[in-house]
Amino acid sequence: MKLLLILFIFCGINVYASEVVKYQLIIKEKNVEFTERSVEAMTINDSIPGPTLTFTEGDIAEIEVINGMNTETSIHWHGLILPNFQDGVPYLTTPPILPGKKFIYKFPIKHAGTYWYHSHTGLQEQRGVYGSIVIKPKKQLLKYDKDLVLVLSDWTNENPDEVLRTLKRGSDWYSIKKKTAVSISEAISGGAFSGLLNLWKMRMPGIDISDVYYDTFLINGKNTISYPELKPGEVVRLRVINAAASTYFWTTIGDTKAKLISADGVDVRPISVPQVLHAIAETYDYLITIPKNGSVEFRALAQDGSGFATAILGQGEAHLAKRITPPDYIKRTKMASEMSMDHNMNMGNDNKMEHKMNHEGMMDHGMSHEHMMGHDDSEMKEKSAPSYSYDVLSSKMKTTINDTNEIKDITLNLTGNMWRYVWSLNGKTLSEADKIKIRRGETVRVVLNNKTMMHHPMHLHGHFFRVLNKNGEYSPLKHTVDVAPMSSVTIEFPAKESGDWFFHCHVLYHMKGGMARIFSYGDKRDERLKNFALSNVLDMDTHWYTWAKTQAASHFSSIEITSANTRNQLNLGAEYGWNKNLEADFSYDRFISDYFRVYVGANADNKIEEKLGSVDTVGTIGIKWLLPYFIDSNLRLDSDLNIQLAFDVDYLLFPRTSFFAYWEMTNDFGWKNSLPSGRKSISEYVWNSGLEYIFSKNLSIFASYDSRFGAGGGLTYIW
Ligand SMILES: [Cu+2]
Repeated sequence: MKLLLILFIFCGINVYASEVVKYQLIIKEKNVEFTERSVEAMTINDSIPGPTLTFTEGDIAEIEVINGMNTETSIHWHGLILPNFQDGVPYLTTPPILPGKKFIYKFPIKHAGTYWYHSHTGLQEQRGVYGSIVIKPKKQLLKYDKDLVLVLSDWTNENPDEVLRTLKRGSDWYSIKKKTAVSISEAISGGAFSGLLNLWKMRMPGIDISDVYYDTFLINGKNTISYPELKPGEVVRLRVINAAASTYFWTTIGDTKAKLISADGVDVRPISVPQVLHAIAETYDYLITIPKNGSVEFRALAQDGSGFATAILGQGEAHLAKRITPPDYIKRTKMASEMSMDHNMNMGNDNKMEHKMNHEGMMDHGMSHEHMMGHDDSEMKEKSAPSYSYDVLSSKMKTTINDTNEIKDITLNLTGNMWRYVWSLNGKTLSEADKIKIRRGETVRVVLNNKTMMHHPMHLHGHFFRVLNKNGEYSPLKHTVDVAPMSSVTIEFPAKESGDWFFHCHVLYHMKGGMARIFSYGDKRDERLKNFALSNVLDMDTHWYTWAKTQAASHFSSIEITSANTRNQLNLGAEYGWNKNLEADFSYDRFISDYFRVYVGANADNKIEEKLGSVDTVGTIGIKWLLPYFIDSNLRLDSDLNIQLAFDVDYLLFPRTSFFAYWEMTNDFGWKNSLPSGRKSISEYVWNSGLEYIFSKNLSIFASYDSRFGAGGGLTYIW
């Protein structure tokens, strides 16, 4: 009884000590003007980013989120350790917030640091649904005068769903617009042609750092922002959050004595670094001092070099931040000539190529391997590309996990292909894979092997994991880890939560494409989710995307309609020559692997030129295979037992001009219809070739010769 009473008092005091801190967030559609154009965005309390939510360790957060839109929404609290039901992944952990409805999140604030929140519904984060979280420790140990949150983001005037559809149809437009695409002529004049060929051999369209074109980059909603209220001599804690949808930033600070003090909310041993490659969804805190004689510049350069945002801290002449050289795409393409074809076979045990590329500065996490540290300085200085490595992060406390735990080893290869914009783990998208089962009490160790040419910032909800680095027992704790192209990172964490937790690439378009998994403790699903089927999460990558291309020219006109999801594609096309030559084709394709598909379909054409009445329709089956060098091949058998073989290519010859060619051979061996006497087979050939000048995402002009229609020119319109 006495014990109970003491317990009661103890609990009572505890409850009493926790302050309930309330916020209200209203999500609404609203027009914004980040560029000259007014575009519909999604705002929180009328702004982008939303307000900073400030708490103190030990508080109870009570956040009412009101959906003022006519589409459903959600808020996820990125980096916070909280009960599974409060995590805010709609249909997985938390009910979605339906149009006009609200949801009250309530959870204890367990740890200090810089975090953020964002919508976890569709691509809403790209539209503006994000904001910052600052949690003060119970006892402030670090001495500084002011806090300043800097939320970095990328902004496109285009609807994000349209962006994804454009990527899905394999458009080069964004890289052409950003001038990051390397054309054949540029490669030749820059001595990088063999590198380009080598990339094509591996079916990589080019050195691609970021997939999307952005109209502007923002710090706290402005491309250039200043904080004149910061006074000379003041020590300021910068809390930098990368809330971009698909942009890594090179960040630099004009205060050369600035110290990096915290990563992903967790304090690290203070260290000065010349630049940080700030991955998507990570947070970094710095201590800077406003100089006596002027201001300090904080600069965030988009990793692909396509733009930057800047903040001026203080007043007077700015101490400029270091300028990071934007990537040289020709040079990087040149280096690709030495990449080996079997790069994705031998990674993990033989990282020679990676080592080589690191050495030559191709990879940004250039020093991420211990053996690199052995190189002498003179070699290091040869590098022109900037580098940053997690090795600078050393935890203040040992982070080792109880070694009596059983270890659960998991290997996840980060996989995907740019050609069809499909992203996956171990070759499977979220909808195709099972949950990853983990058990409370074990240590989960995950090896992440990036088999692609892009960076992937992998984020685990509701946990901190150790990122194993050269600091051993002091390896840092993080919630988001960058896995550089063709490299490997190991993370580990003690399994001590419950429920199902999302794990995904934080490039929003990669996540939506299927690069995600669920780590499951195997607990019973929360009763409150019973009306919200899990399939709504799993099916995020099964969406169909449709696009069409029409051509109107002096010699023919055509239309092609394509509809595709991860593994399936429907194609409908028709061509009509003004010389009354007609062909129509339909097929259903099933992708067996990234580049190989089987199909069934039908084809109709008029065998006798200029006689539309004699249209001949056949059923078709066949295979389509994207060969090295992006040669699209097609082998088919039709119901008349004719065999057809076709090849199709399309290369960027000049920055905006592409060369295309098509060649097709149809053979009738007389297996069904008898051939004229003395003939073993009849072969028919069709070919065309031409040049296309690309005006915009939708419009180009072209000139071509076609063996059926003759020579001519016209317009291509894609929508
Ligand atoms: Cu990714």
